[in-house]
Amino acid sequence: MAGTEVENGGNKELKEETSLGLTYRKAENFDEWYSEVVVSAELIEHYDISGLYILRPLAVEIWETLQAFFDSEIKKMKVENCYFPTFVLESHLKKEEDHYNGFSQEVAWVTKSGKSDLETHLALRPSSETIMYSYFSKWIRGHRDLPLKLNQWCNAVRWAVGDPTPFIRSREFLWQEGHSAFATEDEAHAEALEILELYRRIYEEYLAVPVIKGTKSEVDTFGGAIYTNTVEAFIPNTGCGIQGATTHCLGQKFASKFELNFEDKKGDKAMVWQNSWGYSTRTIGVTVMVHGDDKGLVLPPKVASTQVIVIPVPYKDADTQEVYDTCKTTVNMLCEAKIRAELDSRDYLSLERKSSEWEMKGVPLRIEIGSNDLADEQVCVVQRHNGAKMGIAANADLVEEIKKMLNNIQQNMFDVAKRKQDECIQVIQTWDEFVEALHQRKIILAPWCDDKVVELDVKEKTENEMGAVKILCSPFDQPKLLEGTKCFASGKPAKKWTYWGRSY
Ligand code: 86X
Repeated sequence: MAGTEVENGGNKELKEETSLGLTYRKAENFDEWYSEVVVSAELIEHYDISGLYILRPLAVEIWETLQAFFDSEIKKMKVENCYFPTFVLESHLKKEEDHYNGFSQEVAWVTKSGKSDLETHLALRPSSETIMYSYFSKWIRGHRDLPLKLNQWCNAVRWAVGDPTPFIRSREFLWQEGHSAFATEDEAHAEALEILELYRRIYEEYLAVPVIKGTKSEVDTFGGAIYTNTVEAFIPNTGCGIQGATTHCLGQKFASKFELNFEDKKGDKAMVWQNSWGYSTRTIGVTVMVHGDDKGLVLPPKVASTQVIVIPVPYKDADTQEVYDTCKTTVNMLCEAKIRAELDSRDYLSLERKSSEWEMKGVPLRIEIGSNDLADEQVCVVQRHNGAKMGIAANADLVEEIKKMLNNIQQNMFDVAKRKQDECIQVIQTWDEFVEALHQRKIILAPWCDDKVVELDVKEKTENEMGAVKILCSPFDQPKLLEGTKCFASGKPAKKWTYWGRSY
C-alpha cells in the first residue's frame, strides 16, 4: 500500500511502513508521539479552545469501565452518589483561605448573563469542597447523621496557564470527587486508606500500570488537608512521576470554617473529621503513556471496549461466503462467553489497512480467518502488546483459549510495566549520586530529613539544569532505614525514604 506523505524529515519511513502509522517514535520524540497517538487512535479530537479536548467514544468507554468498577466498590462502602451544581459563589469559594489562595489563579468565572453583568460572579467548580460543605452543616446535627459519605461523578474546570496535555492536564476534566464526614478521626484515616486501595486497583488491576502508594510531602499536601495520600505512577520514557489519584484527610480544617458541628453520643458539642478523594480522566493518559508503542495505543484487555477483532481474509476466487460465516460464528461464540468481540466486515479495505487501524486503537487480540485456515481448521491470532502470532485450533476450546490469552495479556502488560518501573528507580545516598541519577532520567529513592526547607532548596537547585525535581511521595512501604543514615541533601539525620523526580 502507498504510504501517506508526511513532512517530517527522518521519521517519514515509519508512517509509510504501516500505512496508517505514527510520524513520531515513542523513544525518540515522546511528547510529539503522545500528542499524535491520542488523536490517531481516536481517543480525543482537538477543540477550538486551547486546553479543552473532545473525548471520543474510545476514551469514554475506558472511563465508563473504570467508573463501573469504582462506583460499585464505593457503594459497598455505603458511599452515596449525589450531584451539586457546577457554579460556586465567590463567598463560598473564599471561605477556606489556605485552600483558595493556592489556586485562585486557575479559577474560571462567569460574569455576565446576556448583556448584563451578574451582581455576584460565579466560579466554575475547580473542586467541590466549598460547595458541598456549605450544605453539610444543614444535614449534620447529631451523631446519628454521621458518617455522611457522598460522591459525585462530574466535570471540573481549572484554567491553568501552563502547557496543556490531553488527559494529563486539561482545563476541563471528568472525575469523581468523594467527600465524607465522620464522628471520629480514626474512621477518617481508615477510609482514606480504603479508597487509596481502590485507586491502586484501578491502576494495577484494570490499567496494568504499577503504582506506589505513599504520602505527599508538606509542600504538595493539599492546603485544606492535614495529609495527602497518593498513588504515584512513573513514565519510564521521560523519567517523570505523575500523581495518579489522591485521598486527603482534611482533619477539622474545613469543619471549623464551615461550622460542621454535631452533638455526640454523650450530648457534647463536637466537630466532624473529613476526607476528600478523587481520580480523573488522567488515568487514561497515564495508560497511553505507559503501554503505547510506535504502532499506537495498547489497551489492557480489562478496559478495552473491543477485546478481539475478527477479520475475514478472503482470497480471490476462493469461497468467501464460508470465510465470512466462520468469522461471524466465531464472533458470536466469543460474545456469548462475554468476550467483547467484533467483526470487521468492511470489504473495501485491505487486511494490512485494517490491521494497522486496530493496532492503532490498541485492540488486544486480532483473529484473522482465511480460506487456508478453514482447511486447516484453525484461526490465526495476533497479540497487540507483543506482536506474537499463532495458529489456534478452531474447535470448542477456542473460547477458553482466547479467555486465557486475554488474562495472560493483562498480567503480562503489568509485569512488563513493573519491570520497566523497577529499572528506572535508583536508590541513592549522596548528593552526587542524586545528580548523576537525575541525568540518567531516573526516579530516585533517597533517605530524607523530612524538612520542607530542604525540599524547596533541592527544587531550586535543580530548576535550571534539569527541570525542577520534587518529592513524589514517601512510600508506605519503607525500606529499612539504618541507624546513622544521613539525608542526601542536607546531611542531617534521615527520617524516611522518599521518592524524588521530575513530575507532570
Ligand atoms: C484540590 C482536592 C480534592 C476532591 C482532590 O484532590 C480530589 C477530589 N478534592 C482538590 N484542589 C483544589 O481544591 C482547587 C481549588 C481551586 Cl479554587 C482551584 F482553582 C484548583 C484546585 N485544584 C485542586
